[in-house]
Amino acid sequence: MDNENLDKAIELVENANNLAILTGAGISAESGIPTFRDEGGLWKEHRPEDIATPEAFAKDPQFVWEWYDLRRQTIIEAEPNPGHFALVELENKKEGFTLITQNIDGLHKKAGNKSMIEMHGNIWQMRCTKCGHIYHDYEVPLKQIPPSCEKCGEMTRPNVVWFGEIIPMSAIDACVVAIDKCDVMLIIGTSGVVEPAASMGLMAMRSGKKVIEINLDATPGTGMYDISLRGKSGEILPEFYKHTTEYN
Ligand code: BV8
Ligand code: ZN
Repeated sequence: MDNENLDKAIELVENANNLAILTGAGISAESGIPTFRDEGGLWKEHRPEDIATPEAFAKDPQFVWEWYDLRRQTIIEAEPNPGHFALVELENKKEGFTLITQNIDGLHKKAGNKSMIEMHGNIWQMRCTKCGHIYHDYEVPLKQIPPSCEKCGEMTRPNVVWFGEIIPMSAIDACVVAIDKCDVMLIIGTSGVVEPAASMGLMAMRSGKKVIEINLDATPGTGMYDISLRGKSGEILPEFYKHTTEYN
C-alpha cells in the first residue's frame, strides 16, 4: 500500500464537509459477489450485450431471468464487508454525503447507508412489462420463471437498467447535484468502462473537486484522478473513518 498517498487521501476525506461516492462491483467482491470484468466475473460465460439488454430479454426472457435468478441466489447469501460498513461510518460523520452505486445487489442498503442513488436499479425489484407496477420480491430461487406481476399477472422483468437503456433522469440529476455539492469524490471498485458512470470522475475533476480512486487494478481514470490507491476496498476504506474526528 502506498502509505504517502493513503495519508494524503485520509487528510482530504477528513477535511471534506461533503463527500460524493461512486461504487462499482469491486466493493462487493469481498462479499463473495463476482464482478463483471475480472477473472471469473459475471460476464465470463456471457457477454453483457448477450444478457443485460432489452433485445436479449425480448428474444429469450427465460434465459435472461435464469441468469438473474442465479445472481439473486448468490447475492441473498452475501453480507456487507468492511468496505460497505466504512461508507456507513463516513455517512454518519459527514455533513454532506451522497452514495452513487452502479451495483444492483442492495448491499449498501443492507450495510445501513441512507442517502443512496442506485443508478442501475435493484435486483430485488420486479417491474411489470405490462402495467409497469414495481415491487420487491426476495424469493430465491424463483419458483416461476419468468415471474408474473403480483398485480396483473403479466410477465415481469428485473427493475434494472440494461445496456442501451437510459438511466432515469431523476437519478442522473441527483448524481450531478451530488458531484456539484461535494468537496471530495471517492470512486471505488469500478473498472470505469460503463457510461455514464465512467465519466463522473472527470466531471468532478472539471469542477475542481478532489477525486480519489480506490481500485484493485488500474482504470482509464488512473493517472488523471488526484489520488489512486491500489488495493482492496475492504482493507483501505476502514482506514478513512478511523481517522475522522467526532466533530467532522
Ligand atoms: C446509456 C445493470 C444512453 C444490469 C449495468 C452501444 C450501444 C448501446 C449503448 C452503448 C453502446 N456503446 C456505449 C454504450 C453506452 C453503454 C456502455 O457504457 N457500454 C460500455 C460497455 C461501453 N451504457 C449504457 O447503455 C447505459 N445507458 O448510455 O443510455 C444510451 C442509450 C442507447 C445508446 C447509447 C446510449 C446503461 C448502462 C447500464 C448497464 N447496466 N448493470 C445488471 O447489473 O445486470 S452495468 C454493469 O456494469 C453493472 O452495473 C456494473 O456495476 C457496471 C460497471 O461495471 P463495474 O461495476 O465497474 O464492474 P467491473 O467488473 O467492470 O469492475 C470491477 C472493478 O473492481 C475492477 O476494476 C476491479 O479491479 C475492481 N475490484 C475487484 N475487486 C476489488 C476491486 N476494487 C477494490 N476492492 C476489491 N476487492
Ligand atoms: Zn402488472
